[in-house]
This record gives sequence, C-alpha cells and structure tokens, in this order.
Amino acid sequence: MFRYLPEQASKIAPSVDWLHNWITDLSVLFTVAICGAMVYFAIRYRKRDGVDHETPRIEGSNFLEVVWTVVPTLISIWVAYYGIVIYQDMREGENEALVINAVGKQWIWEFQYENGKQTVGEFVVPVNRPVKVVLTATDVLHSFFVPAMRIKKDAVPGHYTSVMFTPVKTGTYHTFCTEYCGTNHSGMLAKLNVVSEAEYERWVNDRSDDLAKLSMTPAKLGAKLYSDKGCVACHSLNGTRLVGPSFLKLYQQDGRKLADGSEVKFDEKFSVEEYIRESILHPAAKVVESYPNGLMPAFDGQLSDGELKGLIAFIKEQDGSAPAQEEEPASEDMTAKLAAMSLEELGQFHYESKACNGCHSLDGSQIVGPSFKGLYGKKGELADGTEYVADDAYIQESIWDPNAKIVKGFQPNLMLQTYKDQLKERDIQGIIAYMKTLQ
Ligand code: HEC
Ligand code: HEC
Ligand SMILES: [Cu+2]
Repeated sequence: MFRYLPEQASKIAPSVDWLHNWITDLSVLFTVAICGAMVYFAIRYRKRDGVDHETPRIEGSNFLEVVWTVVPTLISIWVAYYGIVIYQDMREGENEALVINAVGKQWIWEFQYENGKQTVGEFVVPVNRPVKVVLTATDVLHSFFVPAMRIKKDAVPGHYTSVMFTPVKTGTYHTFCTEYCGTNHSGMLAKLNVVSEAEYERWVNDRSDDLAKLSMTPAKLGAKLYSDKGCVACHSLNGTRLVGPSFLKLYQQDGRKLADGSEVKFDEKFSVEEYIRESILHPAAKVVESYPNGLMPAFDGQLSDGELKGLIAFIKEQDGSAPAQEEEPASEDMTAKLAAMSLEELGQFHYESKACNGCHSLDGSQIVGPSFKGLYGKKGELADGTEYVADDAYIQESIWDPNAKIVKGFQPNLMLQTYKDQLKERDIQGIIAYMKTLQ
C-alpha cells in the first residue's frame, strides 16, 4: 500500500523501506479497523424514530483484553527489534569507512576530506564503499538529510554526531537541511555525487583549485570571488547603479549616508575596511541610503578570512584608474556563433551572459525578480492593480523598458535598464523561446 519512497541508492535503503512500509501498512490497517468500527457502531446504534437502540452492556472480557494488550505489544517489540537490527546494519564497516566532516552553517553545508580538500554545497563519494559523515554545526541546529540514502541526523553546535551509508549506485542525489534554521533554510542544499572509485581518487586528489587560490594575489582572488559569489549581479565596477551601489571608488570615500538618515565616518576608529567587511558579512547592520534592506544576502560564514581580504583588496582596486571596462565589440566569430544558435540556445546564452540569472531563477524560487519558470503566458497582477498576460509584447517591454510595468510585490528600478541597447529583436525572440521551455 502507498509506495511513494524515493530511489533506493544505498545498501540499507531496501531494509529501511521494508520496515517503513510494514509500519505504514499496519498503521493504515488499525486506523481503518478502529475508525471503521466506530463509524459502523455510530450508525448502527444511533437514536432514531425517537427510540433509543440501546446496546447490551458487556462488562469485562479477559479474552478481549488479553488480545488487545498482547497483539500490539508483540507488534511493537517486532518493530523495535528490526529497528535495532537495521540500525546495526547501517553502522557496518565503520572502521574502514571513508570519513567526511560536514559542517552546517546558515545556510550552507561545508565538507572536508581527510587530505584537507574542502568543498561547499557539494560532496563526492565512491560507490560501494561505506561512508561516515561526521556532523557538526557552527550556529544553530541543522539536520543532514539524504533521502536517497535513507539517512538523516541532526548537526548540533558544539557536538559531533555521525551517519553512515554505503552508496550502491552512481549518480547525483540531493542533500537537504531538514531542521528549520532561519530565512534561507529551504536553500540549504548540497549535491551528493556518487562516482566510481577511480573517479573519486582523481577528484579527491585534485587540489588545483585550492592551489590556484593560494597562489593568487588577494585582489585577483577578490576578482574571482566577485563573479563566483554573484556580487557581479548586484554591484557594478563602472559606477552604474544595479541592485546595489557600484564598487567604483567605494574604498576612496570617507563616509556613507545610511538609509536611517544617519551617517558613518571612516576614521581610525571605524576604517573603511571595517565598513566593507561588515557590509559583506552583515549587510543589514548599515544599509546604504536609497537602497532597501534585505536584498543583499549575508555572507557571514561563507567566506574565509583570506577570501574577505581578497574582496576588500579587489574593491580597493576599483579607484577609477583602470581603463573603463568597455564592452567588447562583438567579434565576427561571436556574431557568427550567435547567428548559428537556435532561438532557444540564444535565449539561454543571454540568460547566462546578460546576468538575468542573477535575479531570475529557473526553478520557481524568487531571487530579486520573479522566476522565469512558468512565466511565459502567465496571468498576473501589476503593482497598480491591473491584470496582465505575459505574452510576447509584454516580455519584450519588460526587458526593454522594465519600469513601464512593475509586477506586484516588486520594486521598480531593480532590473537593469540597459538591455534595450544590448538585446535586439532576435535576442528577445530567443529569450521568449527559452522561457517557453521553462513551463
Ligand atoms: C542580490 C543582490 C546583492 C548581491 C548578490 C550582493 N550584494 Fe552587496 N549590496 C546589495 C545592496 C542592495 C546593497 C545596499 C544595501 C545595504 O547596504 O545593505 C549592498 C551593499 C554592499 C556594500 C556596501 C556598499 C556601499 O556602497 O556602501 C558592500 C561592500 C557590498 N554590498 C559587497 C558585496 C559583496 C562583496 C558581494 C559578493 C560577495 C555582494 N555585495 C553581493 C546587494 C547585493
Ligand atoms: C538586477 C536584477 C535583474 C536583472 C539582472 C534582470 N531582471 Fe528582470 N526583473 C527584475 C525585477 C526586480 C523584476 C520585477 C519588477 C518589474 O516588473 O520590473 C523583473 C521583471 C522581469 C520580467 C517581468 C516578469 C513578470 O513576472 O511579469 C521579465 C520578462 C524580465 N524581468 C526579464 C529579464 C531578462 C530577460 C533579463 C536578462 C536579459 C533580466 N530580466 C534581468 C530584476 C532583474
Ligand atoms: Cu539548516
């Protein structure tokens, strides 16, 4: 009855499911039997035609009482017994298991391997080898949940807990946080890649990314993070106002006006470095004048000290002395390449290259603007209360003149206003064709 469980990707999964299904079936059986009897008696012996259909009064039946005590007790013992047996199977191979340390923080999972390799939001394990994940948390309670592996365990600040599994199938699986841990709890995901032993060895010993980071100058590292961490979607380098203030000459200022009307001065007590550092880790602490609070994600816990220093060095470099980053004129090569793309490919290309992806998701979630999922053809409401249908003309207008119509629940001036020069008719058709694939 009711078989709805996810893919079985670990050795233990079939036995977990077997017990789970037994418990569910038994619960359904008892629910139906007990509620069924209740309903039956209520109807059968109801008061009708003014006559009480009184039932016979039965007092004490040793037989019945023994049955309804002994049967549930045996069932509970049976469930507990298999619970223990399967739990023990789960810990099998603990001594030769591959150990991975996982740390939950608002709102990421960070993984560390025995050779020091570190990853965020993704981890890789070899197939058919027991894996032990040692869990802890830095801020609040989190819970580590990989449904396909049938494992789930709390990650507790100041404690170490562990879970074990032996993957039996290669593939990519989802890891969730299943303990409500704040605003972005639902975004606290990680990818689990199960690969062959050889591929795993190659992956875990490939430290080129770490080494590249180590050998970069701080400003170079900052430049890489500026795009890797998505700052680029909200902060320009040339003075243009995007979602947030431009980084141009930010470092050279001697103070900031804040949204609450006050002003901070940068001096020995509160340096501009300190201000930038705080703005990155806790954006809500000081909100810049004319910008809404809550748009910038807090990067607390997501950047190492070296990475923060890199970002600050990079922001410091934006002093206007570097030649303005001209948009490269499209080379002939590129023009030919774009012309050869199908409309859908062209749309996807623009979605990624024109930074739409910084503000519009593909999965229905809201970043800065509405998701592109299901957008094409949708009926909605504008901020002024009128209704609209997202047809071709509306989408073209939304891109060329974003402030012409503002979707209800969103602010004007957030979406970039510069697309009219960059995206011509065929590009718009491409974006529309691409949106049609996102229903
Ligand atoms: C989703 C959009 C968004 C992203 C992504 C984002 N920011 Fe911001 N940022 C803002 C907004 C809006 C403000 C202004 C409001 C405020 O002060 O919180 C801001 C303010 C700042 C400030 C203060 C600016 C000033 O002029 O005083 C700094 C520094 C900053 N962000 C750095 C970063 C860095 C570094 C990253 C990437 C690691 C980043 N931001 C990612 C939206 C964003
Ligand atoms: C800096 C953030 C940002 C970027 C980048 C951005 N948008 Fe938007 N977009 C928004 C916001 C906010 C809204 C909602 C307010 C409005 O209606 O203007 C929006 C609205 C839209 C709408 C109307 C959505 C609806 O539900 O009716 C379309 C279509 C759209 N954007 C397309 C694009 C395309 C295509 C790109 C890339 C070429 C893009 N946007 C880049 C922020 C952005
Ligand atoms: Cu969490």
